[in-house]
Amino acid sequence: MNQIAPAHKKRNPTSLAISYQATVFSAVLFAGRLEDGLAAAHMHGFDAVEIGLRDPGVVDTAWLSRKLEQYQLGFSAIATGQSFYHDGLSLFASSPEISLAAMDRIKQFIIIAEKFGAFVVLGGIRGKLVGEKSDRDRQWALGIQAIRQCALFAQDHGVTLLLEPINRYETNVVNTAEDGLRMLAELDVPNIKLLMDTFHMNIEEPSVPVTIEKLESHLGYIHFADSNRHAPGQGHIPFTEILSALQKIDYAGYISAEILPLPEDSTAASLAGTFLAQLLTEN
Ligand code: LER
Ligand code: MN
Repeated sequence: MNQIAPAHKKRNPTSLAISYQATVFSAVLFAGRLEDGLAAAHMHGFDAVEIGLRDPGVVDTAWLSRKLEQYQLGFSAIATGQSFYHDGLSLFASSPEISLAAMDRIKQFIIIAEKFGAFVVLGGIRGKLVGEKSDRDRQWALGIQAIRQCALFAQDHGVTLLLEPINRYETNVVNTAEDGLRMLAELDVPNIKLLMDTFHMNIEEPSVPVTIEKLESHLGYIHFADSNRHAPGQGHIPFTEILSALQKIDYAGYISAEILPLPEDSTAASLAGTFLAQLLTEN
């Protein structure tokens, strides 16, 4: 009797978050040691890398293309928060000049992203609303306008942007999935999706898996970090239930490990790679 082959379940591509330059942003591996990061991502079975960029001028895209090919890695996304943490550039700023400068920086990242088929993340670079209600309203309008312009520019370059809700201790502009969906509705542009980060969700959401199920096609990308921001598997976030929620909404996108370099970079990469490989083969 002929055996019917089981339906092939395609596993999500995995990614490891690293950084081109050294940075004060701590949840990233091999910061300023890019080639070590690429080698580790390859060695520990990742399909791609997410790269934190700060100064677009220092990015050698020809070298990067060669190295990605050498290590057989895709380039999943450009993380952009360093422009806020180091250079004070933010989309939701009290001065229009700063918002404009943040927008210009993002446009340069979009041009790089186009070359590699990468997403561009709008996370920390949103910044924070400050001052009285009337000031905040003005900053909000400025930020929305800036994101809309970035999205239009990205659309011309075939790039999708990712809006990442971030916990309340880091920003007051979009903390939860619900805030994110509300901002997507206000923006009303086709090429922005949500990036959910399990570390932030564990702080802000009543249930990580239930929230994921509600996002359906609005979910464009996910960061996996455990409750302590160590590699997934080193804390108490229920990743098996989260994967099952992702499968329920037919999420076929990246699962990207964005984690602290603890106990140090190589071990963190190894722990994350091993955990993800096991999770994705067993479920
Ligand atoms: C970046 O992906 C992130 O998760 C934030 O903590 C950055 O502020
Ligand atoms: Mn994140």
